Amino acid sequence: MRLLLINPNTTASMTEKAAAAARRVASPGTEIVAVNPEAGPASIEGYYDEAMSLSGLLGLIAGRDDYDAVIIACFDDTGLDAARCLTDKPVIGIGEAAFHMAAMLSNSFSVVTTLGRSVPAISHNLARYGLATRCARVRASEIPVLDLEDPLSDACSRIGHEVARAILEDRAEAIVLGCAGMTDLARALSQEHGLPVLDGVVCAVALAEGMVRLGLATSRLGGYAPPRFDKSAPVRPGRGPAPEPGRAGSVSPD
Ligand code: 5HY
Repeated sequence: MRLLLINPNTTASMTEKAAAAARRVASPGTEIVAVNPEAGPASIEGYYDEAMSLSGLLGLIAGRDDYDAVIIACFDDTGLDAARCLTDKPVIGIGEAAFHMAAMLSNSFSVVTTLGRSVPAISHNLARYGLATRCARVRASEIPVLDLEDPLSDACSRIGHEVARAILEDRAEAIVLGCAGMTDLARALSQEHGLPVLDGVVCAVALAEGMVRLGLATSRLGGYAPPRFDKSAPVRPGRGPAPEPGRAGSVSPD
């Protein structure tokens, strides 16, 4: 099987780091194809960056069909619902994947993410996934996303400090790392602090493989129905916009 891993920001080193983590846990025979948009924000920190990264992300899905599932490698599950409209192949957000696994491994978990501005989007996702009551707190380590790419930064020790506080103050029984850029920290932090520390990238690989193996596909009824027509296409007098020939999830009749 082939998994399309998309980092919605434009920082290639983050894409490579997520791809390496995914390949480490992927089953034999699973190919990880890792991509990021050419244009858009170098990191996604909050609502504005998220909005500015959407067209790049969706363009990478709409433009191809040679994959069995998609992994959105950004912790706020950027464009997850829109992506599920574009393909019936499973689309997994690393945030949603880690939350569900943490909820199966603990009574209560905490999230440690980057900047404070990223917290509301993550909290909103927890609520809409129905997991807000299982998350004691979404903590900001106040480390910018791109500092995680700097081997000289003290990011790891500061995240470790936040994990220790979550255990003490939140009585967290598990930790979810709130950024794709933290993917390489999970194992060491889990050993150091003696509790499950979940990285969404590897959780998403496990879920994607499972769904593909079960032959599952996203429902085409209701909210994830394919786009009725390409609304960026020119309107034809009296006949509405022209459908884009052969587009994935092409025009539904209604
Ligand atoms: C991420 N941003 O996983 C999120 C984390 C965040 O560029 N990759 C990003 O702070 O929301």
